[in-house]
Amino acid sequence: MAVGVFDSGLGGLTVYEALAERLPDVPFVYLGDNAHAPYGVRDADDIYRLTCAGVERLWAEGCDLVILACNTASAAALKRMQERWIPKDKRVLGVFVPLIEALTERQWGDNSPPREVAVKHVALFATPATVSSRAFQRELAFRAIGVDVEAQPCGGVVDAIEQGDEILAEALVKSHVEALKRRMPHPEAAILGCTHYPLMEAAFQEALGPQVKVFSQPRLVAASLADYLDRRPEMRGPGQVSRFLTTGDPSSVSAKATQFLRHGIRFEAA
Ligand code: DGN
Repeated sequence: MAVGVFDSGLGGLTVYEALAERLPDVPFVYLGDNAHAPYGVRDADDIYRLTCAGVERLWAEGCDLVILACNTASAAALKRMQERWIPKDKRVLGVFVPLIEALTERQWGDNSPPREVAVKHVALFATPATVSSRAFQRELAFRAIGVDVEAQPCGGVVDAIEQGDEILAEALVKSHVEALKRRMPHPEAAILGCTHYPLMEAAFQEALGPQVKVFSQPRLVAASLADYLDRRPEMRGPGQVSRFLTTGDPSSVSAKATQFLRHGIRFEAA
């Protein structure tokens, strides 16, 4: 069985890369909804509808387990999908829980009472849709974790990265960090809650200062999936090559993918 990886576009390749590195014997099917990207400025109903369509497409590829690599989709659609849409024989996992586990040093499925967390003031950087969903705060509250979260919608950063305009992306990161620091002057930790932001991790770290611990998703999601699959060996398939599907134009999407991955990949039409 292959594991499905869904994203609104190409940003999820940052997550895919960490997954493939950590789990070289697991085949993945990546689906980028490039025809409808970006999701970050869409409303929640729209994101829900598009995410369900993407997940169904991956189920049709035989991926009974799908990771929503996209923060915006995880934030706006996952809870609603899990409540009333996902059949019992399928699993859809998001990208927030691994971050919360890292923040609180708890493991998936650990039902022990919440421990004291080392950090009390957390800065969250994400797309406008993720920030307005308040999904991250909801997950913390659900686990009774008392952390003060200040969220900054980072308008423009995804577009600047996609256009390859590193100078603009760096300037935007700096101004978003400054805006957040006016509301929370001394965060102890920062979460980069968007698939694209690991590419700007150095800029976030520099603007935040060395005393702030920056949590970047890809490695944490990969570690969490490895742990999950260890406890479900039946979900590990024989080693095969991964495949890459897009709802957009395969040749232009393949060309653009080099911005996100060190090696070239070829997308097929979904
Ligand atoms: N993949 C999206 C996310 O992680 O929030 C970023 C791109 C987008 O659709 N705005």
